[in-house]
Amino acid sequence: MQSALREKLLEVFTQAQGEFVSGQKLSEAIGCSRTAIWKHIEDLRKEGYELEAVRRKGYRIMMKPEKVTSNEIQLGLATKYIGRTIHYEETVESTQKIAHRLSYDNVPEGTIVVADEQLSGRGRLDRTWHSPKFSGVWMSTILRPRIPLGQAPGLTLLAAVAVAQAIEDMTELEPEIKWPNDILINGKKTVGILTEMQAESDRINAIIIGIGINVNQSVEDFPEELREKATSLRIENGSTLNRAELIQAVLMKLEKLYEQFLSNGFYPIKLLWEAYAISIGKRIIASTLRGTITGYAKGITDDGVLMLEDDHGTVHYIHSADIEIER
Ligand code: BT5
Repeated sequence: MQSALREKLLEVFTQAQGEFVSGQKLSEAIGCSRTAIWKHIEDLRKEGYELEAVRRKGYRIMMKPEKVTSNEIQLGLATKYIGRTIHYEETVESTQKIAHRLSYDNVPEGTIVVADEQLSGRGRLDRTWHSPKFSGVWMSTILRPRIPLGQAPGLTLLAAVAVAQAIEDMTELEPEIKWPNDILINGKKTVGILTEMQAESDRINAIIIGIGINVNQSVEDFPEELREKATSLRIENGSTLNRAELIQAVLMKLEKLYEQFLSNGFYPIKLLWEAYAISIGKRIIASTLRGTITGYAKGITDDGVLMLEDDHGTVHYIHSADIEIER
């Protein structure tokens, strides 16, 4: 919808203060047909507005979509540097892409990029991440740890622990982590984490942690092919959550764990991670870029690398894979 038209339409509804506005009145105010109005109303619904339509009375706004702007995130945020600089845009291609660019521009450590919608949200290996408007947390955080490259995998696991803790604090749900980066609730994927690195030889310039949390989607908001394996906090918890508050909770956990990591290494985080892990101590199938390995997941190393023992007793150290738990 053209933005001028949309603004006008919203203005009429705002003036009506929650009362019904007839289709006739709307079409006069906007200067288009009643059929066109109906189409614009459908567009607003797609953007997250809840509108009621009643015959002979017209339309009224029940709920406006709640945005996660910088102000809302910063109000009451008790972190020292993570989330102190916020780059917010309503709609982006991918928050990762913006974070990479900002990082090259030397923004401070802890800068976050947040959007209400991603048009081409990224998963690992160029897969897509479905990121519909106003219903999830789509966020990238820029960190600049002075650690050797080999310790970087630990940060993905650290981010998963931070999100799991935040979910536990804000809901009654029991998040579980599937190595390396999926958070499942009742067996379905609710959170995906993508960690990307900017490095020169052995020096890390930045680690960009992309976190996608399905928060307020209903089942119908997921594309058909995801409905069996994905879910949202709202679906599992039965009530909507304030996304800005959830972001604050994640940022606070993230900063606390990150500081712990910088001063004491990965080991304390590893213990926390293991308490949420569902894939360790089980037979799993790991699909890596070099092929598939089936075996027993022995655990993770002190750097966060998965140790998988195959049926010949050989232990494989796996940095990246998709895993499935064998039934
Ligand atoms: C991930 O990849 O799980 C990492 C997802 C990271 C998304 C965040 S959002 C903020 C930041 N900006 C970005 O552009 N990305 C990051 P992977 O393990 O490869 O899983 C991708 C697979 O999960 C897809 O192939 C689908 O099968 C499934 N999937 C896609 N969208 C989903 C969703 N919203 N919920 C659950 N599963 C989804």
